[in-house]
Amino acid sequence: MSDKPGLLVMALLPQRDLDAMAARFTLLKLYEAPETAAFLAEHGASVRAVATKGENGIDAATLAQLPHCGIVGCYGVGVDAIDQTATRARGIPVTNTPDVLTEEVADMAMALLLAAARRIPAGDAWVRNGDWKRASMPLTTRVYGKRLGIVGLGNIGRAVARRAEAFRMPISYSGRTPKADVPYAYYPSPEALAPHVDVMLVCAMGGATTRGLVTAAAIGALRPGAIFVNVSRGTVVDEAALLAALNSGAIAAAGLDVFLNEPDIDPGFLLPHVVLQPHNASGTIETRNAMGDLLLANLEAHIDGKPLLTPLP
Ligand code: 8YV
Repeated sequence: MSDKPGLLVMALLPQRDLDAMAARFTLLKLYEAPETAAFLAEHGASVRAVATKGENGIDAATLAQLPHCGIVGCYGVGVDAIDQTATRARGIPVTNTPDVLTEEVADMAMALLLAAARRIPAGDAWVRNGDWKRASMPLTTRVYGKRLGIVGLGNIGRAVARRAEAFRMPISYSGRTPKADVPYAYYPSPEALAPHVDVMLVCAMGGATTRGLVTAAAIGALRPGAIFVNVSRGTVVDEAALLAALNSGAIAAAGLDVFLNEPDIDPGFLLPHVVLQPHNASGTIETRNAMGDLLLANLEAHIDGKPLLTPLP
């Protein structure tokens, strides 16, 4: 029997990170267990720490089976899938991986905008399938200089704005409060923001406070030809309304990295004018390595009785 502390791993993480964790912990891989309840009944009492992902989190029922759990570490910045009522009730700290993924997610936001507006996947197919030899591709839509509306001007929203400035895009944003340190126009809600923009780009954090924030009314207030991008969480957007707007032509295109019910998303989104990504905005080797290192550093700090690096407040 190993004397390393037990680490419950909720979801598959990169092998490099699992290997690094295995040097300090006995890995208890819940995602490989044929039967969750039986696995937790057998191993729950030996769990000292949990490693999970932004998408997977951990619920109250699972946490209740871990009487000696002292930390929940999240591989990701968004902790909306972690039941923080349950962690707080037991005084269990939660750590995440802020900052290290900001620029990557902002890159993906711009990539999705460019791909949707300039129909890059369609152009790629045009070359591959030989259409290019027969006809010119249908014209696309300009991004440079278009008015950008950012829903949620946190770290990622600001990183998007920095990129958009280079595209000479007039920038406005919505959020709970105006930010004193930016020159961008503020609107109190996505509904108020929508009529003033050509692109709505959602960067708000997920969770209860932003559920359904981008309402049917907000989507309905977008101008014809508008482009919609989401790198936040599917829960932030009224997906049915978004889909209806895409199908009716009320808006021109979308670039989506996140959805409800990932990975079993609404197949209605598989439209030619929607560019899809598998929740992969932070998915570069560089950033995922940094996320894995930070997750492990937090878990080790806990075990070693040192201050956590990136605890949630
Ligand atoms: C995922 C994310 O955690 O950071 C977040 O909130 O959504 C992502 O970075 C990532 O896909 C790892 O699973």
